[in-house]
Amino acid sequence: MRFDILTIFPEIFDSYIKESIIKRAQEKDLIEIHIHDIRSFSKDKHKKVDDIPFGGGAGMVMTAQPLHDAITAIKKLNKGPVIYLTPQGKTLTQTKVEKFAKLPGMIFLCGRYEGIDQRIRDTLIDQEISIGSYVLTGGELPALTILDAVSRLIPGVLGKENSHLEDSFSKAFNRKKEYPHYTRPANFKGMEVPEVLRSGDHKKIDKWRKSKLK
Ligand code: 4GS
Repeated sequence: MRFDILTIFPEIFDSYIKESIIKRAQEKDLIEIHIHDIRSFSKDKHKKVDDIPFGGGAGMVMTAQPLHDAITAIKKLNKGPVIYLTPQGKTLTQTKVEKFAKLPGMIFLCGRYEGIDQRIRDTLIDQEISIGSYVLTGGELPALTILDAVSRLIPGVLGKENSHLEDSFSKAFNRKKEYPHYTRPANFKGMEVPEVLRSGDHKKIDKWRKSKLK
């Protein structure tokens, strides 16, 4: 899967994608991540990417030209949908993540300020997605959130121990239900791990875990 991310803050992505599972997924060529600085597409002499809103009002709006040039260039390299992150979009769910994971690629447009010129939304955006009903300062965290949730469903991305989470068979379980987890020590500040988990009786353990699913 190829991810292309358009942002005016490319450095935001560096630490997250250079660590852990996402890093290994790139090394194994299971995912490819390309971060693009929208500013580098600006034809303005000061590389401006925003301007005041027509009709007045607070805040700035991201201008059409750099967004248009960036998106049209990247569309040639990535055949996936162009996704704009906004609280007005359809809310992200695990079902959506599972559908995204089957795509050849995804292009994320991260907005800042009050948002982007409506003409870009009308002509170049395929889908609008929200990670939840609250307002962030930019679309970068939503883009990383989706990248992370989608990547872990691509076969081979999770380690052997977690590979069972990739198949759709475990979907319903995978989606929301979790049982309580404990690791050593068996006694932490007087709090004991439930005896059943240390019994070695796997039938009893399964039954206990099912009874605790939340
Ligand atoms: C979200 C969200 C968001 C909205 C971007 C205000 C800057 C900001 N994007 N899910 N302008 N929630 N975007 O809050 O996706």
